[in-house]
Order: sequence, then C-alpha cells, then structure tokens
Amino acid sequence: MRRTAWTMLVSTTCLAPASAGVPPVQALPAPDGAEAPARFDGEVVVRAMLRTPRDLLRMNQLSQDPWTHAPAAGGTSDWRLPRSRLGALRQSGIEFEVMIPDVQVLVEAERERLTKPRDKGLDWFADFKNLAAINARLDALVALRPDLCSIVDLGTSVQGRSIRGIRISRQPAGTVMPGFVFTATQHAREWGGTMTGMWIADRMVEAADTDARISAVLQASEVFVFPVCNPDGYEYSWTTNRLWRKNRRLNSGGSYGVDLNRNWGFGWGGAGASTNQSSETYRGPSAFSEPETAKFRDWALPRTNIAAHLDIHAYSELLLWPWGYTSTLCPDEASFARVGRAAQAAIEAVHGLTYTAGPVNTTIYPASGGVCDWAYGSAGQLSYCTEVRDTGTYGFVMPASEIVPTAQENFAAAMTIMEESLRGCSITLVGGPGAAIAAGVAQPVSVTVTANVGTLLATNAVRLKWQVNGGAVQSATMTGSGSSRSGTLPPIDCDQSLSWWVEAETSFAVTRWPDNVPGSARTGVAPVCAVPGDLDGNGLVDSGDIAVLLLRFGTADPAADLDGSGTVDAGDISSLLLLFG
Ligand code: 0X9
Ligand code: ZN
Repeated sequence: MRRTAWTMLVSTTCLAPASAGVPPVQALPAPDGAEAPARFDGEVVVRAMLRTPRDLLRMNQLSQDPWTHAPAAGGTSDWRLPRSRLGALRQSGIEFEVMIPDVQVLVEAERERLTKPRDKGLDWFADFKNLAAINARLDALVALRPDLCSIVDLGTSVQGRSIRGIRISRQPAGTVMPGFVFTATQHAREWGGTMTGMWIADRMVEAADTDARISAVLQASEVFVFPVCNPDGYEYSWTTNRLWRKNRRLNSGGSYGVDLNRNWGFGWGGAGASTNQSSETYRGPSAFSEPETAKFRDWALPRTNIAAHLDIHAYSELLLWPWGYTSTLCPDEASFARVGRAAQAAIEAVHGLTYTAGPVNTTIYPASGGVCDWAYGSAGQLSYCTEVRDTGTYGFVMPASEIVPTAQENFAAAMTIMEESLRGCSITLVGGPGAAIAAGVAQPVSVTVTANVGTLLATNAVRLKWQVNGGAVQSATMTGSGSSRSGTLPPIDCDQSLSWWVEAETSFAVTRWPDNVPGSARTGVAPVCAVPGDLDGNGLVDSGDIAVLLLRFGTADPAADLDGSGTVDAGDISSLLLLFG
C-alpha cells in the first residue's frame, strides 16, 4: 500500500514526501519501490587473499561491497567490484580469483524467473518468496493448525512493516517450559536464509503428528520462528536492489541503512563494525538504535525460558557461536562446542556437506554487536549462527534448486540444537516414595543430577516440588554436593495424595523429572484410615493418636477434626477419648 502511494506521489504530484501525508514513521521516508531496479552491469565478485592490513585497506578502496567480511589478517574474502578495477587489483599485488564473472547476468536471470507467472501446483519451496508470500504462508500455517500455531507480531520496522513470526507448540502460551527461537534475514539479500527459516516453521507444523522427534520437541517446548527480521530491507531487495544488506534507516548523513547484525547491545561498538554510515557494516548511532533490534530485545528479554537460538544467514556454510566481539572463548565454550559439533555432524549426515564450526571471532572474523553475542551474553541463550549455502559460486543469488537441500541440512542442525538443549540435565532418582505412601511420615527423596548443556546453577539449582491433594505447589531446595542432592517431602494424612517432581536449572534451561514436560509428576497415595481416630494408622485408637492430634492442633486437618468444628482443638480430644480402644 505504501509503495503504491509513493509511486503515485512521485509520478503524478512530485510533492516532497514529508508534506504529503505519508505516515510519520521516519522524518524523510525512503521512496522504496519508486526507483528503477539497481543494475550491476560489468560487476564481478572476486575472492581475494588479503595478507596484510594494507591489502584490506586497498580492497576497501576498490570495493564498496564485501560479500563475506575479511578476517583481521590472512584468509580469503569475497568482494563485489566493477570489472574495470581488476587491473588496479592486480597491480596492488593482491592474489584473487573471479568467482562471479557477471553479477548482472545472475541477478537478471533470477528476476526473470521470479516475475514469470508460476505453476500454482508447484511446491512452495520450489523458488524464493517475497515478503507478502511469506506473510501469507505464516497465516496459512496458523489456519492449518490453530491448535499448534499462533502469529507473533513484534511491532514495526523503520518504515512501518510488521516484524512477524510464528509460535509453534502443543502447550498453550505461558506454560513454563523451554523455548527455542529461530531468526533469519537480518541481512536483506540472504534469501537462502529466509527460505531456511520458513522451512523450519513449515516442517515443525506439517510433521508435528507424523515425525516422533518433532512431536516430542513440540510437546516439551515452544518454538518461535521469525523468518524476516529486516522486512524493509527484504522488500527492498525484491523491488529495487537485489544486493541490499542493511535495514532502510535514512542515516543523518543521507545514506541508507544500519547493519542490524552490528546493532545489538552486547559488546556494541567494538571490532568488526563500522562508524561509517555508508559502510555495509555500519553499527548505527547507538546500540539498539533500530526498531528491528530493539523490538526483538523487548520481546525476548522477559522470556527467560528461551533456552537456545539460531540466527540464519548466507553464505559460506558455517556454524558459529559466541563470541564475535572478542577472541576470548566464552564461559560456556564446552557446551557450545559439544552441541555445535553435534549440529555440524547432523548437517553432514543430510547431504554430506561439512559446515565449518567454531566461535565467530576466531573462525571467521571479529564482529561486534551481533545477535548471538547479545542473545548469549545478555539473555543467557545457547545462541548459534548458521551461514547457509553456498561457498561462493553463486553467493547470495543461490539457484532455486538449492533451497530445499539447504533448508533440510539446516533443519537437522536446528533439531539437534533443540534436542540437546532439552537434555539440559540428566536427573536420576536414587530414592523416593512410590505409589503407596505411609500416612504421617516424612518422605526422603534423593537424586543425582548432571548438566549436559551449560553448568548447574550453584544456588537453588535443584528443587523438589510437590502438591498435596492437588493444592498449591510447594518447593524446597535440594541440598548436597557434586551430583548428589536430597530433600524431604512432608508427611501426608490418611487418604491424601502427594504429587511430586524435581526441577534442575542450568545456565540454559530448566529440566524436569520424571519427564521433561509441563505437568509431569510422580503421584503416591496414603491408605484410607480404617478406624476413625486412628491417626497414626496402627489399627487402634490409643494414646499414640493423642500425640498425633496434639501435633495437628490449630490446623483444619479433617482426619483430626473429629467433631467437625473446622479446627483441631480441645473438643477433638474429648471425641478421641470416646473412640478409645
Ligand atoms: O557478518 C555477519 O553479520 C555474518 N556474516 S554475513 O556474511 N551473513 O554478514 C556473521 C555473523 C556472525 N555472528 C555474529 N556476530 N553474531
Ligand atoms: Zn548475514
């Protein structure tokens, strides 16, 4: 709608945008969609070996658009530049090879294919989809399975587009259980990532009842997928500039765009981000200056149940984890590496591709203000970043035939990250009451607990929880050292039931025993007291019962309130004496 308004304004009235009654989302909104599509005639993408900081400086003079970013020293990176500068590049002594000999040919072929009317019967994943089609698909998934899905709207982007996602779970919203978040398309041109995000949502919904692993994940957790975190940029990459990366903020100096993956507020402003507004890695004027990052933060921070996160990018075939801002290994490196290697193996098992895995900073390059550093550092999530196919043959303009295999292998990584997170702790029962519980006797419970992912929180990490006759949930910290913990369940009366369970909390998730799903508990019942007044259950009404009655004094315990006055008091002693023998 906005685009139509703009086209009309520009072509018929030529009014200045600010005075034309366009919603005041930004002082001077971009006339996105009114421009002719950007062309890349005579442009190439090269892979360059940059050995020194001087090489990097020179490369930055020759190219405004790194397709992959450069490591601090050594290693290769991909750059788009006019073919006419290849002579200067050769002269600089930088070693390079041409990866894409004509960017315009690639972009044009894709555009032609995508603007052709399509066979409606074709699989949705047969080709890339624009923002409207993605939003329609999210709505269709909700319509298909309203019992599993709902739309999540984070609010609006710089230009007023909704940042939308989908929640998928068998449990109602608000249930206490681990959460998983998948984000894609912080970078507009990374269409392979967008489709991978959609595939994750699609598979979880379509196979919810037929795939046992998916079914189990949806039983034990809630899954959120945000396929397009940068809706303005994504739309712009379809209408106007196929190679747009940043959001569509009009910067103070007149250029457009903040790199959303340099705008997050953990380690913001450090290495591998630019202060230059025209740079493809411009970090923005301050952390969370952009609505696209700030609104996600405001949604995610209160959701302390979110155990793990995967941010989807393109391209290079990598699986990365924190930190990006520093080369120091993060405190949970052991967990990140263990789950990361398992996810890497899961990717390889699908189509045989080996994604390179490791911390962002030391595996590719320093990058500060990235979402993974924030999601882990500020929100405590096991946060990964995948860079999907390919390794540079087509780069961002991936052939449509690669969509499904790319999505399949990254879905395997997503499943591994979720399943491993759900194994947060292994809890084994050493001793505790069974289905029959003796009345009036406290019940000891002991367990062994080991953390599979993350570290067991030191204080209050293992809790014994119970309900008597379905009443209020009670909780007590289980004490002990190492992996051994013990606690005590309170005595219950004749004919009462006791439901109890154990929760263990690591830095990433809460694990529940006997099963790791909401509501899972073990229940025991005390026998019906055969003789009224036989409070200690020894078969006789005798002096032992007076002692029990005195212990219940002042309570409303129905077994001891023999005269039915509502309180256990002196009157009940008289009643008990009458029952003696
Ligand atoms: O530089 C980036 O933002 C990502 N690569 S991309 O080519 N898609 O732009 C890598 C992100 C690494 N992860 C974080 N720093 N969070
Ligand atoms: Zn990216």
